[in-house]
Amino acid sequence: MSGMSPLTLLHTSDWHLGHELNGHPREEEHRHFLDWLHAVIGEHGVDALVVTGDIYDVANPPVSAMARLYGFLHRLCAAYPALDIVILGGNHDSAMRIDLPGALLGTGRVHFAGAMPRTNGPRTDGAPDPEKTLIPLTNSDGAIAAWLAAVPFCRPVDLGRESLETLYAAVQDAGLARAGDLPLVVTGHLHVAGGAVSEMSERRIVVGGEEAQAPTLFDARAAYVALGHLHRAQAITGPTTIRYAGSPFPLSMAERDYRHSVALVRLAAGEPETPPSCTVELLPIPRPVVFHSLGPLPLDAAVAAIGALDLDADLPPAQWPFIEVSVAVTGPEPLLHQKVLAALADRPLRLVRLRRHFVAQGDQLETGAEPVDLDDLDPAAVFARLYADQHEGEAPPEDLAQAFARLMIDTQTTQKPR
Ligand SMILES: [Mn+2]
Repeated sequence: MSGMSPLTLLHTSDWHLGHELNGHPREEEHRHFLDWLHAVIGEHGVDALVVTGDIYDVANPPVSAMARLYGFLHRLCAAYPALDIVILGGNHDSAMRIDLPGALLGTGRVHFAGAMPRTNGPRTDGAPDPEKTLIPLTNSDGAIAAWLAAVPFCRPVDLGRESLETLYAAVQDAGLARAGDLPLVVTGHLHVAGGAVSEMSERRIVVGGEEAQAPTLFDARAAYVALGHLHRAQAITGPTTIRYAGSPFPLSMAERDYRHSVALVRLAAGEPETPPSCTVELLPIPRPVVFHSLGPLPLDAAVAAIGALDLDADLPPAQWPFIEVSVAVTGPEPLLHQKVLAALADRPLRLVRLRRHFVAQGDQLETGAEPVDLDDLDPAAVFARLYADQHEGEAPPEDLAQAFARLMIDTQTTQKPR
């Protein structure tokens, strides 16, 4: 294998095409990101692009989001005819919708893996088929220089009677056997323990009743594990190089301080006595839209702070900064919304969230009930609390908790959230 050119892979994730922030479209940010990505692929001589799930924000995305993906892939294929492209399904995606264009494109350089492939073809009762996840990746010489095991987000129905551990073990064994001295890349869209979870925009995934998988799910002999689902770009400590690429820009206010990037992964074949190697370089993604967070401040101070923000009045509305305003209140403040909206009305800003931050005064503390924002509540925690209230403080039994978790997955993957 000596003398073979290495393979340059670009790992990105969680695009959430079609996403809206409090009703404000993210079209401009997606356009900006994909134009940047197109240029980066050329500048760095990328051989393979891997997108690890949550391509779309919802299972039934707007046509504009699908047109953006297809248009982008078309432009990539035209500009870089040798580029291998792998698009994986995430928990936000409809597996069928991700797989569908594959029927039109056939077996070319663009690979769609929406659902885990089955022995009898897609969407059958057949068992998961590890061999069908394997995709060859070619370097600048046109030679196969690495293999990729394309595992998408796995729903309980994808696993059948297998556990996720069994599935990954089978896929990695098949991949390592196929790859030989060449590097093997393994993918996933799931929550692996050790990753930092943003509080708002990553819906909980529960597979087989477990909230997070151990990094030992991955084989030490895999050269690189490309993960999606967590929106913060991060490495996971484990048996090999494991990374979340993270989303291209903040998908909620909680993510505004993340350093968004894509991972440029260079993979070299092994020599006798030396395993394949992998180095990672992070390329920071420029952010076209600014995020402001004000408060908690008393109402008058919040209104004054909105007026005092230094803003560019010439920006087109699609690039106006997003803002979150938190107002400190001690009791009912009936004009709060009206006054904040009036302060925002003549400013080039887009309101994402207006929160009341209750400040207890004197004996008000004694009621003990902390007001909460509905958005901050975790459905499973509310379910557990309700169950405890009605069952003398007991936690819900495991089968009931799992049934609730499945129900959450079903509703979250079939409905557009608001
Ligand atoms: Mn996800």
